[in-house]
Amino acid sequence: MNKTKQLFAGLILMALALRTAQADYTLNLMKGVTKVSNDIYDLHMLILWICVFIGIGVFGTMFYSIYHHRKSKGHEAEQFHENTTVEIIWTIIPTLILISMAIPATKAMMELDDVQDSDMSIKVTGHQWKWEYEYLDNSVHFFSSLDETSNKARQIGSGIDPRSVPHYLLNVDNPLVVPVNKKIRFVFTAADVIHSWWVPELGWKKDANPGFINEAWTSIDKAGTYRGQCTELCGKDHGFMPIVVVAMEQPDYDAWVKKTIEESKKGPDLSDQSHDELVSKGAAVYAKNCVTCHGAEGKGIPGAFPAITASPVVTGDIKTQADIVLHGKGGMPAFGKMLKADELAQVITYTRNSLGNKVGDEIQPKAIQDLLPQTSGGEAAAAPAAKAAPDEKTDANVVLSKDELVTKGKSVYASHCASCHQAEGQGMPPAFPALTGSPVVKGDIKAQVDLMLNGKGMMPAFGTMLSATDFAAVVTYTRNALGNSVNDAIQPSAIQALQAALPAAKDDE
Ligand code: HEC
Ligand code: HEC
Ligand SMILES: [Cu+2]
Repeated sequence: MNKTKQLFAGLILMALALRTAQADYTLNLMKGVTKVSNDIYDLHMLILWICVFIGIGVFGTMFYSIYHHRKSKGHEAEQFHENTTVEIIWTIIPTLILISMAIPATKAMMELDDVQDSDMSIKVTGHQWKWEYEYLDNSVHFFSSLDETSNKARQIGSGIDPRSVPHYLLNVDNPLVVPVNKKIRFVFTAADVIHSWWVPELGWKKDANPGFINEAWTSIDKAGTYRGQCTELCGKDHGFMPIVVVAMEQPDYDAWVKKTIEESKKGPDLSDQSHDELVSKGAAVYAKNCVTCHGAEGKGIPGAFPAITASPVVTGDIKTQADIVLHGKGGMPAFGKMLKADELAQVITYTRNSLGNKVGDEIQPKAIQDLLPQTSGGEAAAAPAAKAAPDEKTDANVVLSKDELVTKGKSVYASHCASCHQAEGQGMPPAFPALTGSPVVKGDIKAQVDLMLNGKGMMPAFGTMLSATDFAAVVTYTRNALGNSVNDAIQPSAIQALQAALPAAKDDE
């Protein structure tokens, strides 16, 4: 009997040692800062302890029997076959154990997937190699890439000790800022290859696939900074696209939104700059946005990324170069919507007059602005928050032809609708319906206008976001372009009347 006691004492010691190890060396999962992440942790602990309990039971019985009923003591094996009672017991007990694990596991899974009744939505797009965040409720929109200090330190032969860099490779220039205790719905997609968005403290990770939408949600309990990474091997700089989430109390968050919108409204500085100013400022833009692929010296990586030095494009016609930089080509990202007109002018001028090139010409921000899609002053104007200017509203009495409306609607569509319904109107089913062939667009124009004025589900209410003219234009555009040919139109004056009837315009949200 003494021996048995020793055996059990040993097992208990082992379990205690496991607990201590967990505390000292954080072998376990982290608890995270959301209800879901805590539920996942609790589920994990429950299952772990069930496994430990079963393990002790099975191995305990086994070792006890081997030791006490050993042959040297004179024991002989029983010789029975097929015992129905035993078989029923060893079927029922594991079944009950499995059910007791399946119930809490299913609950946690359902909670994880329940994106309903969210307070706000953020669209996350993975790019090689940065993240793009669009706040669907308030028009905040920005890119988030590896912070400059980490980026410098990571270059081969930088001479900077990574251990001296705070949050090396886990820091970004523009973190994702969110309010605490709000249900935030995320929709994920990618612009090039598959990426995956992971912040351990939130308890989940989600793939961002080109052409697809994945959903997830979070509600963060504690203000703080939470760091994560892309977790899908997405090419050369996969290890250099971290994620930083800053959770703030609601008033701080509101202040941040206000400040961010104000800054983006300022738009690019379109004043002319001297040749030298363009070149010197361009160096910084190049270092931040182009070095990853084209190299610090402009040598590129032969076979994958062309050299800038002596490139026929860079030494050739400036318009052709601007076209490639603004709109992208193959593996070259379109910087038109990532950088402001002044930054684009600077970096283009820089590449032509540095990195071993001496073309001697320059391009001014104004010229770049003209090449960008209308109304879109970089990120600034893509912001639906640029609300209907009052003076524009008075224009609502002008009667426009269908063609005029369609032409105007095209740019409104590009800046306000394409991010969800896509440039060609193909949408991203099932989250964002296609407008091409949509029954709503082909149906009664009143119903379409109503849906767009008031929104529906994830579709924002555009009633107060667009001027009557822009609104009429984009409605007419969707019905007569993007593969639709309903052949009708609605006039700004009609929209204005409907807008006037809307409940008092919601303020700055
Ligand atoms: C993600 C990698 C990547 C980044 C970042 C990048 N490029 Fe490129 N770039 C490419 C690739 C790939 C091509 C070749 C495109 C093709 O011809 O198919 C290219 C081509 C070019 C060309 C044409 C060169 C030639 O000889 O064909 C220019 C000019 C250029 N890039 C400028 C820039 C500038 C300026 C930046 C920063 C604002 C930048 N690139 C950032 C990948 C990149
Ligand atoms: C934030 C993403 C988003 C933006 C931006 C957006 N939409 Fe939508 N839109 C949606 C979603 C989601 C639906 C589906 C709503 C539902 O039925 O629940 C939708 C539905 C529609 C429909 C009905 C289509 C159908 O077949 O059900 C039309 C028409 C439409 N949107 C037009 C527009 C126009 C025009 C714009 C730009 C002024 C725009 N949308 C901007 C997300 C968006
Ligand atoms: Cu990635």
